[in-house]
Amino acid sequence: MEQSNKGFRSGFVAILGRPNVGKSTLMNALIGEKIAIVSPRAQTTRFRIMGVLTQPQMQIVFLDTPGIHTPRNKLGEFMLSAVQSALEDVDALLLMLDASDAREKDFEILRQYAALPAKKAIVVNKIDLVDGPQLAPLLQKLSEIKADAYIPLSARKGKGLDELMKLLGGWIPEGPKYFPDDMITDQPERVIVAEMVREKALRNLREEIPHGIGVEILAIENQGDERRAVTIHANLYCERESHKRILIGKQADMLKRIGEQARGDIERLLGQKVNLQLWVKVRPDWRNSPLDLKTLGYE
Ligand SMILES: Nc1nc2c(ncn2[C@@H]2O[C@H](COP(=O)(O)OP(=O)(O)OP(=O)(O)O)[C@@H](O)[C@H]2O)c(=O)[nH]1
Ligand SMILES: [Mg+2]
Repeated sequence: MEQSNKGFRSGFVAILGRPNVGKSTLMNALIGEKIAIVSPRAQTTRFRIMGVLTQPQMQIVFLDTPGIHTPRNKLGEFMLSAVQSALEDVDALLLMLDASDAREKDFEILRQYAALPAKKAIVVNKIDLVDGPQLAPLLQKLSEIKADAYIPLSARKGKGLDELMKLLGGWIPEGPKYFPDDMITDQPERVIVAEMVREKALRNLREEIPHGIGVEILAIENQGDERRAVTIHANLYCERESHKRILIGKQADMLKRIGEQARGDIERLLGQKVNLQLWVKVRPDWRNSPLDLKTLGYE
C-alpha cells in the first residue's frame, strides 16, 4: 500500500547489539506496544521483528534483531542470519550497549558495524543503573568510534527516547507510507502467541534451560466465537529429561505458572478468554535439527 504524499518521511531503522542490552525493550518503548518479548536471559529474541511506528507525517519501521553472538548451533546460525537480513537497505542503525555492563565484545560489534554506510547512532542503554561519574568515561571511550550520534537513554524508564526520535525523524528521507496505519508488526498472531509462552518460560527458568526452549503452536480453536474460550494447544520443547522435570515442576506447579502468566497476555492480545493447553516434549539437540527448526519457524 504505497502512497506518496509530499513531505511524508519514511525509513527503516535496525537495532543491533549484544544479547540482553535491551534492544527489544527499546523497540517496544518506541512503538508504544509490546511486540517483542523481553527477558533477563541472553538470546531472548530469535527472529528479526518488525515494529512499525506511524505518525501523521512519518513512518519509521524498526527492525529488532537477535543479540549478536558466536553461533554454537543451527538455531544460532539462523539468528545471525536474521541480524544480517535486517541490515539490507536500512536508513539508520542503532548500535546498542548496556551502560552497566559494557564489554570488549560491544566495542568489537560497534567497530564492525560502524563501517556500514547507513546513519549510525550509538545507543547507551540502561543509564538508570549507573551514575554520572560512571557514565562519563564510557561515553568518552565510545566517542573514539565514529558514529553520527551518541545517545544515552533508558529504554525501560522511557528516558531519552524523545531525543532519539527527534534524531531519527531528521535522518529518514522523504518517502512513501510502506505499511497501513493499523499495522504494527509483521509477526503473525500465531507466532506472537508462541512467543508469549516462550517469554514466560524464559522468565521462570534459569541456567541453560531457557536456551533450549522452543514453542510449537499445534492448534488455535474457537477464535472469534464470543460464547467460548479460545483453546490453544502448544508443545514446549526442551532438550533433556532433567529439563522436562524442572519445566513441569512439583505437582506441575512450574508448568501451571508459565501457562497462567502466558494466558493473561494471550487473552489481552486476542480479546477473548483463553484455555491454554501446554505439553512438554523432550527433543534432544532440536537446535541442530533442520526439521525441528522448520517446525518452530526458524528457517
Ligand atoms: N534497568 C534497566 N533494564 C533494562 C533496560 N532496558 C532493558 N532492560 C532489561 O534488560 C533485560 C534484557 O532486555 P531485552 O529487551 O530482552 O534485551 P535484548 O537486547 O532484546 O536481548 P536479546 O533479545 O537476548 O538479544 C530485560 O530484563 C529488560 O527488562 C533499561 O533501560 N534499564
Ligand atoms: Mg530481544
